[in-house]
Amino acid sequence: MTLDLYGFWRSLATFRVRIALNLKGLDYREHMVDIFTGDQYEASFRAINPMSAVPALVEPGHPPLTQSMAILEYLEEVYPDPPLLPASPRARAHVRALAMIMVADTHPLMVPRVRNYLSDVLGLDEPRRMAWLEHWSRTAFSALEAQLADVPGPFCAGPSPTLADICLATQMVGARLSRFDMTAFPACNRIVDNCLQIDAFARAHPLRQRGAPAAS
Ligand SMILES: N[C@@H](CCC(=O)N[C@@H](CS)C(=O)NCC(=O)O)C(=O)O
Repeated sequence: MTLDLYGFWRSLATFRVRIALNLKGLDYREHMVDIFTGDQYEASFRAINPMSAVPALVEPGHPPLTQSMAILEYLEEVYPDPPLLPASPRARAHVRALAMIMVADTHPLMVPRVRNYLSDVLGLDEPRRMAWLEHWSRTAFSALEAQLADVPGPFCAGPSPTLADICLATQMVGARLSRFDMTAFPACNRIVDNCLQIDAFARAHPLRQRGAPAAS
């Protein structure tokens, strides 16, 4: 069975789903929805996700799944091998908490609809818009760094990558692509570099997708 993933090369939320699909060895094809030019607002895509955002994952014969974390949790339940959550409830809550710093507290402040609102409605110029993005990025990475500084690694919660690593790595790659100075977060950088050694992470990297500057 081939899954249909609606995404975009630069989308960090889609990057999360690509990593999980790769880790679990699932077959998928990606349909690019250009969220820079407004394809997400086309009626044909709104029928797939009325929120006008990627990713959406479609299994033949079923309605689309949306929201990257809901998709990751679904994949984890249906395809549990390899596991992306630890065994104990307390450890699972910890992994989910780390993930949500990126997914709930940070990423939504940076998506195109928010960036566009900052410039088009609130009139922020490009330096101030970038200052907004970098401020919220640094706030989140500071919180993660404090929690990851002493972990033995190589990943956030032990010897294999979890949902926390997926969410950390994708947000860090986004920060690096935006050329934010991330040197104050050595533990985060170390874990992300360990993740990017894994083929499932490396193949999912934005710059390796169709339409990306380095890939076109
Ligand atoms: N919370 C959602 C966020 C989805 C989202 O906002 N995706 C971005 C790309 S990473 C998007 O499609 N944005 C379109 C827009 O902002 O207009 C998720 O995790 O799936």
